[in-house]
Amino acid sequence: MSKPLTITAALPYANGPLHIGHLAGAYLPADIFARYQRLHGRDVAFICGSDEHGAAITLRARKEGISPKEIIDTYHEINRKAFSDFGISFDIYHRTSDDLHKETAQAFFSTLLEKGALEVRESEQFFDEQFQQFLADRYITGTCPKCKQPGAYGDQCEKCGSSLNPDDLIQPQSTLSGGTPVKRKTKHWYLPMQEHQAWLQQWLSTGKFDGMQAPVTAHNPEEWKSNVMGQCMSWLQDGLRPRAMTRDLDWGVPVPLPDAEGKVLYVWLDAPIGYISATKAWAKEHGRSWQRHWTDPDARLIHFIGKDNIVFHCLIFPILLKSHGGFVLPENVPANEFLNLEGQKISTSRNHAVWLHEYMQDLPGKRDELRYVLCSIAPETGDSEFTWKDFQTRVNSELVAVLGNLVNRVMVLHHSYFQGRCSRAAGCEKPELHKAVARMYDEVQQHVEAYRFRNALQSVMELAREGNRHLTVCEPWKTIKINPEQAQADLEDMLWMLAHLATGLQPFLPDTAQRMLHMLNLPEKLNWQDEIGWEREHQLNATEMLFEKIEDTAMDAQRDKLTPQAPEVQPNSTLSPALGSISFQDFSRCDIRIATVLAAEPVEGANRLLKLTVDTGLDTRTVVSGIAEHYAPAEVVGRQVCLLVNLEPRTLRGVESQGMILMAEDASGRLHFVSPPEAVNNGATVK
Ligand code: B3M
Ligand code: ZN
Repeated sequence: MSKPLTITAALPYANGPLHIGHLAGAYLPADIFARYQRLHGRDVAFICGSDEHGAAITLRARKEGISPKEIIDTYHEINRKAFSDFGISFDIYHRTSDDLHKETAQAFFSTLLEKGALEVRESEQFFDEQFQQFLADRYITGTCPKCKQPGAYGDQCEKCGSSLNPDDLIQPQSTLSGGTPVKRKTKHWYLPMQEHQAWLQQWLSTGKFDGMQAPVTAHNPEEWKSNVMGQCMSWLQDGLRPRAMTRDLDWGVPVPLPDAEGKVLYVWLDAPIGYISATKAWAKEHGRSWQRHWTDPDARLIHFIGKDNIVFHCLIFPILLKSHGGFVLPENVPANEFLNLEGQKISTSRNHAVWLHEYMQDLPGKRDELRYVLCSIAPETGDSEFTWKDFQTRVNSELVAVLGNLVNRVMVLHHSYFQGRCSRAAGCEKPELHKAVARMYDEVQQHVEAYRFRNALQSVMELAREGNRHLTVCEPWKTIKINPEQAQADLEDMLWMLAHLATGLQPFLPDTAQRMLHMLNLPEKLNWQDEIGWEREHQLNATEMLFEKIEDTAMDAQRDKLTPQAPEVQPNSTLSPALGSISFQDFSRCDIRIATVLAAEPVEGANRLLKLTVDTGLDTRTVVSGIAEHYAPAEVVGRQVCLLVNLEPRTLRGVESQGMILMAEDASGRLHFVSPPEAVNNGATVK
C-alpha cells in the first residue's frame, strides 16, 4: 500500500459564509491535490471541519444577540453544504465543538504539561471592568505599533499583518465596552517558543534537525514556496517569544486542570489539534487507522492554508507536535496569498465578496466554471485579482471556445457520420497525439507535485488546444467525402485523446470530466494514465453541451451585487414637513467637515451617549453624541462622519462636546451615520 497521505485544509471559523477568496486560497488547491493523489491510488485522508472556538465566534454571537452555539450550528451547516455543492471532496468535515475533539485536545494539553513543554506564569493582563472579562486577541483593539493604523487586534494587525500581543497596542480599547481597560493579575500556560528557535531554523532551512526522531522524517525545503519560507524566516529573525496557550473565556475547550476554572485552551492550540480529532472521527467511521496518518514514519502531512495562517502551521503547530512527541511534522505547507475582487480587498464587513452559496444559486450548474477561473488566477505566488469581466472572458474564450468546442465537434461529427459506433478498439495511430498526451501527463504531474496548480491546469488545456489544431489539419468534414475510412480513423484517434483529456481534467473540473467520460461511454472515473479501453463497435453516448456562453447581463447582475445598493426606502407617512427657506449665506455659516472617529467610550450614567474622540483635520477634539443605543463603541471607531465643527461647545454629563455629528433618522427612529462612500481627507468641507 502506498504511503498514508494526510491533506488538511484550514478549518474555517464557523462565524460566517465562505467566499471565493477562501476557495482560491486553500480549499480549491487542496481539493485538486487530493483528487489528483486519489487518481494515483494513494491512501489519502482529506481533512477539514469547522473551527468553532475563539473570539471570532463569540464576538459574532454578541453582535447578533444570539448564543455562540446558534452561530456555529448555523454556519457549520452552511459551509459544509457549500463545500459539498462546490465539489470539495473532503473525506470528513468535522467540527471542533465535538466531544471527540474536546477529549483529544485536552489529552494533548495534558501530555504537553507532563512533558514540561509549557510554563505556567502569572501576569497582568487587560481587563474590562464593565464586562468583568479579560481581554485577549480580538477582544482588544488599538493602534498598531508597527504601521500606526488604528483598529489592530490584540493578536494581529490586519492592515500590515504583524502579529501582536495586547501589550503592544497603542491606546488599547476594549471591544466589548469601548472603554480603556485596566490591568489585572491572571495565570496562564505559555509555550516558550524562544526555546524552539534553533531546531525550527534548522528544520525549515535544511529539512531536518539535530536529534530528529522517528516518526519525523526530513522534508525538502526546496519544495517549499518562497512566500511561505520568507514569512517563516522573518519570524525567526524577529526572535520567537513565549505565547500563552490558554485564555480566560467561557467558550472553548476547558483547561483540564482542577485549578483552572474559567480558562480554556487558546483557539490556535485547539484548532490544529482539530486536524487530528477529525482524522480520528474519519477513521472510526470508515474502520481505518488514524495513527497510520499521524504517527507512522511513512505518513505524509500537507497543510493547505491562506497566508495569514503561516505562523501557526509552520512554527507553532510543529512546536506543539514535536513537544508532544510521537507525531510526524508537515512535509509542506503550500500557503497561498490573497485574492482581491474588482480592484479591492475582499471584505466581509463591507460585503465586498462573492459568496459561494450565493454563486451556486445565481449561476446554477456552473461550479466547474468557477473552479476553472479560480484555479487559473489562484494567488499562488502573490496576491491576485478576480473580476467578473475576466471570469466571463475565461469561460467564453477558453472553456466554451477551446474545450467545449473540441469535445462538441468530435462527438457531433462521429455521431453524424458513424452514428457514434466505433469501428475499432480504443487507440491512436498518430505519434504526435501520443506525444501530446504524454506531455500533458508529465507536465501536470510536475506542476501539481510542486503545488503549481495554475500551470497544471494550463497544461491540460494545452492538450485541448492541440486537439483543435489537429482537427483542423485532418478536416474530417472534407475527407468523409473522399475517404470515409480515413475520416473515421481520424475521429477515433481524437476520441482516444478526449478520454485522456478527461482523465487529466478530473482533479480540476470533476463534473466536466465525468460528463466527457459519460459521452464516451467509459467508466465514471479513470485513474491517472490508465489505458483507455473499449472494443470494436463501442457505442458512444449522446453529445451534451459542456459549457454555455456567459452573457453580459449575468455579469452585470453580479457586479451590481457588489456596488452598495441604495436601501429600499420605506414609505414614511410621519415625515416632518419641509422647513421654511433660508438664504445660502445662512447655510454657509454652518462649517461641516469630514472627521474620523479615533476612539469611543460610553459616558458614565448616560446610556444614550458616547464620548467620541475625533480627528477633524483641523484638530483632535471631543464630541458627545446621542448614538449609544444605535452603535457599540467598537462599531464607531475608524468611521468617517460629517461633523458640524462650529457649533458652540456644550457640556453634557460633565463632558464638553465640541461639535455635532450629523445623523440620518429613519422611520423607526434609528440613527445612521452620514459618511462619504469612500475615504476623504479629514477636514474636507461638506457643502
Ligand atoms: N480558523 C483561521 C482562519 O480561518 C482558522 C484556521 C484554523 S486551521 C487549524 O483563517
Ligand atoms: Zn499594523
